[in-house]
Amino acid sequence: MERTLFIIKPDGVERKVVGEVIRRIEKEGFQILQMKMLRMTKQEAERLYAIHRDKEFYSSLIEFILSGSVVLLLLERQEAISKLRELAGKTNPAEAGKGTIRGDFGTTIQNNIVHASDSIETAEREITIFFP
Ligand code: 3AN
Repeated sequence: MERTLFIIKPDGVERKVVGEVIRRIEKEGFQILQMKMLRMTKQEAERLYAIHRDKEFYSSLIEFILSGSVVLLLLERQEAISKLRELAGKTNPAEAGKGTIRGDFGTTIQNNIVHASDSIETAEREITIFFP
């Protein structure tokens, strides 16, 4: 079994697709171990996106993730990390396939509805930030 961190970002909450997104992951066999809704602190956002610190979109990304409430989920499944990224779709909604969460609900490469950890090491690091 693998664990991963899943985040429904402020645009997902704003667009009222929280229920639909959670329905999709439960349908694919993910077990919700923990779940909470909150506004991230600046410190949490900076820890989450530390690897993007030097990118030109960094400050905009931090501003976006702090712009509203997010839903944080600690999920478990076999091959959870790769399966969840498959369900989320490519980073850019324009390139994410139809039927993926980002393809169906995302609007821009930044406002792409969800975050899903991209490796076992990243998942461990990200889970610790929000579910210590
Ligand atoms: P993913 O979330 O698919 O692993 P990353 O890790 O490359 O993608 O990017 C993290 C987040 O940064 C994305 N979910 C998106 O919100 C934002 N992002 C990525 N690339 C860009 C970009 N070129 N312009 C603006 N925001 C971006």
